[in-house]
Amino acid sequence: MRFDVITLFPNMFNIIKNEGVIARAIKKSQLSVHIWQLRDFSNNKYKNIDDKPYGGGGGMVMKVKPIRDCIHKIKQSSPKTKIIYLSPQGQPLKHKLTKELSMFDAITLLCGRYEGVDERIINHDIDMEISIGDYIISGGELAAMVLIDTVSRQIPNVLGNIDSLNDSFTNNLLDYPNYTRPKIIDNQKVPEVLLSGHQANINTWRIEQSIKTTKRKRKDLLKN
Ligand code: 4HQ
Repeated sequence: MRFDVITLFPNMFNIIKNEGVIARAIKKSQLSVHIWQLRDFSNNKYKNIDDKPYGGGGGMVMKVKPIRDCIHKIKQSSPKTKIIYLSPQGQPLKHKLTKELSMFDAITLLCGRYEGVDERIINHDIDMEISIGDYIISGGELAAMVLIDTVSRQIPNVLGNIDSLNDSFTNNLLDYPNYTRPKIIDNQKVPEVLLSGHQANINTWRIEQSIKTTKRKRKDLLKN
């Protein structure tokens, strides 16, 4: 799978390119991440890519032309790429959507700064608008990295351990509790069933715990 990212802060993406599951997938050529500096597509000598909003008000708005030119350039090497804009106005990013996105061969992520992009970009250049949650972050970059991470996990073989694909949410439930050695610490014991060696009982216990935890902490998830 190929990701292209349009950003004013290319260095922020060193985090995912250099460390962890995503970095490993890039090295194994299961994944490629291409970063584009939007300023390189500015049409003036000051490298401006933003301007004052019509109608007044604070902040700046990202201009149409540099973004459009950058998308045009990306489509020369990735013609079928889906263009996604990260914003609080977007469709909420949920497990189900991450699975759907992992089916695409190529995704381009547009990261907004300031007050965001000119609405004509959203109306004419974007295939999807996605939100990572109901709060405001300072730019689309962290949202793009969250999306790249969670979508990449859904690509077969990107995760070393296939069990991790069975993490919570695959069945709309939260995770069951985990324990490791020692058996007792400060008088706190590991639940007996986990030491029993009886795998069927362990599986049943884990499902019960998942349901219990979900009811207690996230009742809203059970409605789905
Ligand atoms: N922003 N989910 C405003 C977000 C956001 C979110 C990104 C802040 C875009 C212009 N993005 N900029 N929540 O808060 O994706």
